Amino acid sequence: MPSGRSSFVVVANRLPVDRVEMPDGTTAWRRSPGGLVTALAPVMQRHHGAWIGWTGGKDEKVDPFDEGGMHLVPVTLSAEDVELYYEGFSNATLWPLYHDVIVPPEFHREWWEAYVAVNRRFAEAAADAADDNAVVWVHDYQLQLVPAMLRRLRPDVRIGFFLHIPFPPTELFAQMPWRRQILDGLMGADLVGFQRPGAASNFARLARNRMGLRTRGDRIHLPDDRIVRAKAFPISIDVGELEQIARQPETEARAREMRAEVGNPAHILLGVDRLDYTKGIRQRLRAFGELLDEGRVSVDDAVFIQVATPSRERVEQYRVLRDEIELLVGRINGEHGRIGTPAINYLHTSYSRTEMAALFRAADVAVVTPLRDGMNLVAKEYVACRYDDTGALVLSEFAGAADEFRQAFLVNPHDINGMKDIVVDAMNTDDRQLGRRMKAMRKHLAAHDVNVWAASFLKALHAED
Ligand code: GDG
Repeated sequence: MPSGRSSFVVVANRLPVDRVEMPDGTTAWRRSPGGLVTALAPVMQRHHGAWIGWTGGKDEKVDPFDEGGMHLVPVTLSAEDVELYYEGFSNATLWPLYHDVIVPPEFHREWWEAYVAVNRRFAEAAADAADDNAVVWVHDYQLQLVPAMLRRLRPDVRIGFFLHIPFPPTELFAQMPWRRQILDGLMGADLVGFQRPGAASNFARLARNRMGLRTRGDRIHLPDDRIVRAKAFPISIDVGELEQIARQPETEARAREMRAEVGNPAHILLGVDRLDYTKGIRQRLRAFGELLDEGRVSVDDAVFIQVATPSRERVEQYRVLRDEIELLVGRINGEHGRIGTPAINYLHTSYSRTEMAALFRAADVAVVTPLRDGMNLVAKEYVACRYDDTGALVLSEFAGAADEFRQAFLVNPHDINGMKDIVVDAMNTDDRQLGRRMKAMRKHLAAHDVNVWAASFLKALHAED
């Protein structure tokens, strides 16, 4: 094999770097923030790892380059690939189908064809980058065909796949016109990881019922005597790093400043999400609006801060959602706000990590109410920042994080009345009780950070069947 190949290869839709404009007009790359890169960077450095992904640009040819001890291999997407493979099949077919069809998935044959073609490009790039008997870790719903394509090209490599989003019940998955091809694609892996045990069971059930395969525990037996394991590996965050940011005096000062800026109310409620229909932003704001209508909460002592980070703005459903939320915020503020005191501080923008940590420190109640979510890292980030065991976490039972945070104030976001009661309960629970709950959640989180997650996935992937 030619030198320069790697014994550890990550394949993900995006490269772990963001483009930055330099003062002289040239562009450079900076490692993007985020748990996945942080967790994998040490492994990458130890094994001269390669990361295969898209730069985020259109029709952009960038040569492979090294950054932060990682070898980065850009995959080029044309404007048409972005429209059909990324915005289309990934974000308007798979994303809604895998999130319980909250909005109807669209099935278009030309989207599927682009998905197959782009997956092949990623698989070929991985095959070129992997050394003999390398370990290749493929990530997420955009690349479900890569495991089988890669295995065909390189039967010697060990292949892991991790799905960051939910894997749907078999009845919903059955809607997919290309269901068989997707299952075949995933079966190319030696290990398929999911966020929750229920997702792994959904997958195993499909293997039995749709593919006629035999399963035993987490093992799926293929006709060629190969074994595919399907198991839950709940993802986490870099707890230590975030807690350290939260503990800095400047962060605390900024949190106090934020509280003052919204009028030092008795209760600050906080939502932080990509502006996505899976996140239940509308349901939570409706619940808050009704609490104001009913006089159970007043703008004199409670304010809601909702950060809605711009996301997938070229996909129609996301434009519709933005309009709906902004209409709702306008209505609630129009009815309940006063000059200088809006009921909801709505921020359609993104913030730095330190601003986020300050927001988590400033908030008395984090309101995390997705209708469906693979894990939800915001819930974990809030808990990581509450190093003094203060604060309340209102958490949807439909988030993967609910499996781990049993001491959160768990809600069903479809039940607006139930959610209202629980939000009021979270606002009024005494500090001792809140402290007990937060301490338990923090103990769990400290023992399950993103390094533990990556290590346990890679250990399982290395283990012999
Ligand atoms: C997918 C799955 C799964 C948000 N706004 C800003 C900002 N964020 C950060 C949050 C958090 C991340 O983005 C969002 O992660 P989530 O887990 O909440 O949701 P998805 O983006 O949908 O992620 C999800 C995850 O993959 C990992 O497997 O948990 O279920 O859907 O870290 O803090 N960060 C900054 N500024 C912002 O304005 N800096």
